Amino acid sequence: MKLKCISCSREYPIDEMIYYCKSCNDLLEVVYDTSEFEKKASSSDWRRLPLSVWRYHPFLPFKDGATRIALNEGGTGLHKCERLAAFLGLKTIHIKNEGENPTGSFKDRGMTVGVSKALELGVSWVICASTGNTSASLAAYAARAGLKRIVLIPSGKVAYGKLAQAMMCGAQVVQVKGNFDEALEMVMDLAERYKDVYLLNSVNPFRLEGQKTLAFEVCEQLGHVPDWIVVPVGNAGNISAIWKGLQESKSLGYISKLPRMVGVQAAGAAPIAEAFEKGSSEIKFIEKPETIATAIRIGAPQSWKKALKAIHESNGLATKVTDEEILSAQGSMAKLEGIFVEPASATPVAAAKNLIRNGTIKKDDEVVCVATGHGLKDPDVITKFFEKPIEVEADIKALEHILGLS
Ligand code: AN7
Repeated sequence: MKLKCISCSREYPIDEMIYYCKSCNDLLEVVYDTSEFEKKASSSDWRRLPLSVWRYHPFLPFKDGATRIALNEGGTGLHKCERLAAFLGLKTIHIKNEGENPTGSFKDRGMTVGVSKALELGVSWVICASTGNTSASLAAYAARAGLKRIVLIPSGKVAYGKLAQAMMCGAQVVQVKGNFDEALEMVMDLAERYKDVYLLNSVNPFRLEGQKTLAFEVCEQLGHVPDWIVVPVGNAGNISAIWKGLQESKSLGYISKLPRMVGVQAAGAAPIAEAFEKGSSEIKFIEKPETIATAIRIGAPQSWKKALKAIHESNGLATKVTDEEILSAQGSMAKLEGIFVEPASATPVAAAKNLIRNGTIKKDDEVVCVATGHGLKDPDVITKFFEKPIEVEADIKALEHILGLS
């Protein structure tokens, strides 16, 4: 097990505190030998453990007996949605509801691994820049680990539920007068300068190791591999992590085929979708990203190269959806299935709708949409864009009248 640069393949020891390659400055990933996995898997009872991130411990970068900082992450529902499928014109669709994680988003999968790693490395501080969910998750897991915690967020652009979580869990919350991309630059600088500070954005390869477990889970829950996995894309870590998990599953012989990956961005923050549409292998960052889906209001996605690779290797695609399409999909998921997600997490259903209409996704295709975060995270968007409740006098006649009963 070691760290390896995704561009020049230079290798580093697994316990080196490093985020970028010293030769070419590109991102790193954790690589294993399949034989290493097989040895760890065969000497453990992992298949008897409940569905969760740590069920997959033989495939995570820890030695046996390492301390785990956990709050019961992973093992989220894969919900078959018949009413939504009929509405979209599909035979079946499944929603992987990551809002069921302890802090309400998929970030917990990565953070349980990342914060456990921080403890192993012996740092005092953990830090991230965030559009909200990463900060909420980092604050919770760092509290659980007893580590000091700092989060930088774009001023005024983080949904209130997320900000409340980070504050309550004792993070020092710093609002930056700039966007997420600028806040990320700042924490990367800080992590360079202070060796006692561990950076837990998704440039940290251990975060993605936790997040790859979603792929293992979906295939186990479904009993086979879906045709499509549709994922919201912001900084592009999650789609890269899911693809890594799928490839590892396949190399272990747990699955025999791979799904096609769809990365979905909001129209005002879609550098990866735009690169894909142009057939370009380079991306052009967006200076002023804008969307109501504040979680993915990101113009300079760090893991863009990993994400484009996942999309191309899987014969998938990247696409974008408008804010109107996002709100409409968010409403459909809640009203038809009772699955209340935040705007960013509705982008896969919005994209699936378009891809079914233009014939890319066929009626009989099996589709899994990853709903990355809970709807309670962002109550403002509901009061702002959805219908308000009616009010009546405290009188039965008035109630009957309003309900159309008299
Ligand atoms: C609900 O919290 O970047 O493509 O700082 O909160 O892996 O970045 C959040 C991202 C999708 C995009 N859905 O995932 C942060 C942050 C939700 C999110 C994404 C985010 P990546």
